[in-house]
Amino acid sequence: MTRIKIDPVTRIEGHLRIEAEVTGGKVSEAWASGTMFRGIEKIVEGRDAREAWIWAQRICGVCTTVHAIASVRAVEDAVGATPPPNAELVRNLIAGSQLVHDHVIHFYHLHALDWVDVVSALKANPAKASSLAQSISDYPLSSTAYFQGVLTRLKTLADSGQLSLFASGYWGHPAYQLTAEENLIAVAHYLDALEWQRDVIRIHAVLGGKNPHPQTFVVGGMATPLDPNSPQAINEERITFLRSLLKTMRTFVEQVYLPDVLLVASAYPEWTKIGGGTRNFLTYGGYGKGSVADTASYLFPRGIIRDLDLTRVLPMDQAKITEQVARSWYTYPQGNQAALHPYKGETDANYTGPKPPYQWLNTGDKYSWLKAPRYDGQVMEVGPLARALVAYAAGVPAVKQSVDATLKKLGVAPAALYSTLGRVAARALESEIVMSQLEGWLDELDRNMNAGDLRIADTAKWDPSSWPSSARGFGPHEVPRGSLGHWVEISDGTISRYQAVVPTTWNASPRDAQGQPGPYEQALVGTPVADPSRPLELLRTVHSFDPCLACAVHVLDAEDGGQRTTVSVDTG
Ligand code: NFE
Ligand code: MG
Repeated sequence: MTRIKIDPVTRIEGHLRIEAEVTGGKVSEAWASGTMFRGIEKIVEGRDAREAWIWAQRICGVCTTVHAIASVRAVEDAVGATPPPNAELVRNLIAGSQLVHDHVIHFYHLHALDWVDVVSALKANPAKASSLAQSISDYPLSSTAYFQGVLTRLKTLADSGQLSLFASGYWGHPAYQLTAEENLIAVAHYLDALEWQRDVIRIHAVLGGKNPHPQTFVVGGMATPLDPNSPQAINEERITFLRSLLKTMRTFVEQVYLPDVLLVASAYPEWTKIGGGTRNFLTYGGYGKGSVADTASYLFPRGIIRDLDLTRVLPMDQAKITEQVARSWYTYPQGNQAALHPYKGETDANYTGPKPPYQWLNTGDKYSWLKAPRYDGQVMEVGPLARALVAYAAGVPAVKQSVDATLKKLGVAPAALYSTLGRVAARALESEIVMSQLEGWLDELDRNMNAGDLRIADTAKWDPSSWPSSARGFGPHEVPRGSLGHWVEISDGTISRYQAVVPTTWNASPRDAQGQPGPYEQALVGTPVADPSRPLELLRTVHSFDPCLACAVHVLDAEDGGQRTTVSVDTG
């Protein structure tokens, strides 16, 4: 048996450590540890509930905006404020464009190099790459000269002896399967995606003032003025500009991202059988036409899939959510075995045990700054795959068509979704689906404005004296990495308790009081490892979840934290 640690896992947000035992060339047991603590839930205590979103949004800069939305929703739920339809449309536009932007960045900049060997691309024939690219897509940047240019840039980097943004990969690893030309196409699109993402996120600058962290949220709606005839408001000229940005966004998704995901998926068919993990999936659902309460209009339905049974979607009741800390560096006043609903949750990092042993974690005891969220006591995966499975099982036409068409192209059955590559494919499919809604939401906003409906905020509940003296609320949101919930308790206008349970907290959770491993820990079991000192295969499955530990734990060990990633192997 060999024990591996990767710390920190790079090409993610935040600080994640993975330890795994490898037996007979496969992972037999794994542990995921969040090695940072932030405590935003403590920071908002005692503050005016109307400003919670400003603080909460700082939980993360990758899934920017999402915590602002979950936070204002929680406060709106508590105080009874109802955003008007235009505010919901603007929120959908901000959130939907963030989701597509984030998924493209994840695929190219955080995950592609687990599948794409950059050094192999140096051997590519640009003319062959050009004809291959033209056979799979209409993307206009596909000439021999274009690929020759990318190759020259790459060769310049390699000849300088420094691979810069491509340094420290496991280049030449036997698990890489793409041809040199396929690798060159992917590297070219990696570079193009850097420019694309900078351009399209100007949607947030228009609707939110800036990115990251749009500044136009308000409890009860948005602070974005609408007026077709005013230069100071969202007007006809800005709507036209947004339309052009959405077109740029759509073109890249359709002509580059989706064909590249198919290219990678076709080259790695065995990865539709690896990395499944937990068989339970949870969604809060979202992207409706009206208020959060209008669940019937959700683009992604709310629900639970248990034991991979796609014949029925069970109801999701947030009252059944708890967080446990038996294996996390926290203590609950109610004891180590307690499972607390977020309305009763505690974020007291008053861990008083021995200093965590960083050479190898004490995985038999507490080993992570993440809590362990559970639904009805059960481990749940959240995220694009959960959304795809719940929507597929619920028979949502857009999702069924899109999933079935992709499965047909790849020649695989729906069970193939339950895998490392299934997560990658689900992310691409939902990008296409959300993309197709974004233009409709913008058209609807434009129509409302032209019909004279300029309402953007419900101010009836702005004054805290109109609130009950004590109130509590739940703010759900479906965000790139999965189901996000904020729970707030308000006493006399200020926050008395605040809890966020974040997608990566669900997926990267440690074991719980019953010893059940979290989704990453389950998904890694069975992963083949050709070379324990270069555990590329582990990264494939971990990255397929798109980890964000900054979100998940909402102290980094200064002695260990300053180093570059260490991969340690202990053969015992
Ligand atoms: Ni920091 Fe996040 C998303 C949230 S996390 S990236 O998407 O909420 O798990
Ligand atoms: Mg939390």
